[in-house]
Amino acid sequence: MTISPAPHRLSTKIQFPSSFQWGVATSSYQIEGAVAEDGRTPSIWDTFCRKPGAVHDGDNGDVACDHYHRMPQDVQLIKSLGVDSYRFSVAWPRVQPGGRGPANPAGLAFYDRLVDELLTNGIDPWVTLYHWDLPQELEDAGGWPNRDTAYRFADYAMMVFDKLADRVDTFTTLNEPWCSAWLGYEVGVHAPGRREHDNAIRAVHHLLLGHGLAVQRMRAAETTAHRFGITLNMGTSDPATDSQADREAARRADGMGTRIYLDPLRYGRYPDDIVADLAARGTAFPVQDGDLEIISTPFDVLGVNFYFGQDFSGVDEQGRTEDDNGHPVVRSILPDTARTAMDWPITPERFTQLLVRLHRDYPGLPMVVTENGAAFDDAMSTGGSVDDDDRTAYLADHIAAVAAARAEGADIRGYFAWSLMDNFEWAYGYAKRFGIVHVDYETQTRTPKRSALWYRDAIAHYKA
Ligand code: IFM
Repeated sequence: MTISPAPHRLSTKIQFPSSFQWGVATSSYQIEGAVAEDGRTPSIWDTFCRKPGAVHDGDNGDVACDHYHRMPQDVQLIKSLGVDSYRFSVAWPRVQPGGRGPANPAGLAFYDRLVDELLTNGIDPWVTLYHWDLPQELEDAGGWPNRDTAYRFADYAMMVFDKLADRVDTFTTLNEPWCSAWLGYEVGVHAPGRREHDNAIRAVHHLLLGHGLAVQRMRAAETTAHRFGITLNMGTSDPATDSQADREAARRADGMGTRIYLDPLRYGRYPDDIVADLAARGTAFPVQDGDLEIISTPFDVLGVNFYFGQDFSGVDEQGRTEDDNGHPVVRSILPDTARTAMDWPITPERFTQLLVRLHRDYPGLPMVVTENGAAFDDAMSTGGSVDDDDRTAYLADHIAAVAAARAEGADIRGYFAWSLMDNFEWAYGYAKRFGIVHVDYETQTRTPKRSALWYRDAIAHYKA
């Protein structure tokens, strides 16, 4: 079967330096399967998937893409795309079952083999230490709202670092702490499915503390230089109109989505306006002496995950500025553009806006786009191809948006497409496909979509 790449959108006007890092990304629970093998114990996602109604169709990550058993073939797939790097995450309950005590050699051995396989094939490994699979025992002890979890995370990070630091250059601590704290502890649509405002705020602080502790310990232990970082998911938060209420809502959204992470990480303080908002609600970050120094430990790279930008209104559909609980309304208004299968608006111009803003407000911090991509309702043709020109257009427009931000001075050093292959999309189960490679979950057959072939050609083109 021959599939041709989508013929369009390889711009001759866009340029990237030869050092620009092109990659694809995945995460452990979304692709590995093998949840009970070689000593792995349950994570909060194994538990959450068993909760009736929590995940679409009752799906779970028990098998997922069976990557744990198909890793060498998957590395060949990655190689066929011509990327420089592969970003993957390490499953904490595989490496340290239960989240306490000694490392599990069999769990570490999987990542050891993966790193060797990547290097043998000329692919640079990019490690994410935590992409949401907290050991269930640590959740039973309080989860991220419990301060001790930050210290447990730093211990676990050192187990991975000790094993892989001789071959891996880049270690990022957390993927999208906003999702862990907000979706997991405030809204409850992600594991562990709690809806506890105070604990969501506690989770934010302890996630950041865990990041800082881990960076400090890895930095102290390194014998050669590494690149340490953290990945945040961010969008844009513009006011829907110029009204005072909408500007106030946008301030709150930006504060809770971006500034409560980046201000302590970069400047060692939480933003005053958000601290005041929380105090008005009787909540506070549980800061202890020295925490903010730990959290603001210098790091080398900010991972940026972008999917869409949005506007905010301070008025709900009934015209009220406060909700039933007396809290100010912060209502998302999605820009009036084409949508992906997630119903997310396609807003590449806002990607440029975000990257330029990050460069302006948090200067001196190199950025890498660690995730960007889209789910669409892909169909396989009778000839066996997936002609996902919508995804190709999304990738092309967002890569152009990165180039535009670079032209405005933003220091962006790489781009990773999300995702290498279709996988377990959290509460959406297997219903949403983000891959540039199609996965048939019955047979585990991988088929590069037209977007994958376009991405391969785009990388070759931009590198030339
Ligand atoms: O699939 C997720 C990923 O795990 C984290 N970032 C967003 C992606 C799409 O929802």
